[in-house]
Amino acid sequence: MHRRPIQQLRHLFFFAVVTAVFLSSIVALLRNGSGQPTQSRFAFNQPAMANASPSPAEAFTYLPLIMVPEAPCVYMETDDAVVIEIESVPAAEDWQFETSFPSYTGNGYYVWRGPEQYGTPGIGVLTYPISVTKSSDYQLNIRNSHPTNPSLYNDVWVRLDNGPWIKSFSNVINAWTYDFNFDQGGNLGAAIFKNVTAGIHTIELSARSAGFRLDRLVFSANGSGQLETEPESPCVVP
Ligand SMILES: [Ca+2]
Ligand SMILES: [Ca+2]
Repeated sequence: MHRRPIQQLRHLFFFAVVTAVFLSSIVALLRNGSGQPTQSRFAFNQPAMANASPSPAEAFTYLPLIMVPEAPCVYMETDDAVVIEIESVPAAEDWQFETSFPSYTGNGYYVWRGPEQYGTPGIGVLTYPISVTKSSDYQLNIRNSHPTNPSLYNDVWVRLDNGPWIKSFSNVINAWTYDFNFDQGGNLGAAIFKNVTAGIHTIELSARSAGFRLDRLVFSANGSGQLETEPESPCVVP
C-alpha cells in the first residue's frame, strides 16, 4: 500500500498534464475551435461588434453566464384602442385553449373548464399589461360566446390595477359578440372603468362561469373599438 516517492511524483505529473489538457480544451471550446472569438449566446448585454472579424486578442470578452429574464411586454394603444387576443397570454389553471367553436379571431379562444367560481374571484388569473395614451374613461369589450342559456356559462371576473373584482357578463347566446357588461351589486351597465390615467395598467380576468368562451379584448376610450378588422396591438417591452 505504501507508495515510493518516485511513484508519487509520477502520479502528480500525470494529474497535472490531464488538468492542463482539460483546461485548454475548455478554452478552445469557448473560442469555438477556430481561434476566433465568438459572441456568447448567453450574454445579452454584450455590445454589437463593430468589425466582422476582429483580432482575437482585443474583442473577446468573458462574461458571466447569467440568464437575464426578459421583462413582460405591454400592449400599446393604437388607433384609439388596445386590442389583445385572449389566447396571447399564457393560460392559467383550468382555462383551456380551444378552437372548436368557429369564427374566433386570432388562433383560438380560452374557455374555463374548471368549477364555477361565483363567490371567489382570483382563481385562474389571466393577465394583460396595457399602455394607453389618454387620461379618460375606458370601455372594455371582450369578444365572447356561450351556449344554451342567456344567464348561464356567461360571466367572468374582471379588475383593473388591483381594483375590486367586478362580475362581467354577456346575455347573447350561441354567437360571438362584443356585448360585455358589468354587474356591480345589481347595477348593470357597459364595462367602463372611470378616470384611467395615461400610461401602463394591468387588466386581469379570473374564472367565474364554466363554459364561457373569451376570444379577444378591446379596451377603448371612445367605446367603439370593436371592429373585427382591428389588428392586435403591438406588445412592446417598456
Ligand atoms: Ca351568470
Ligand atoms: Ca382569439
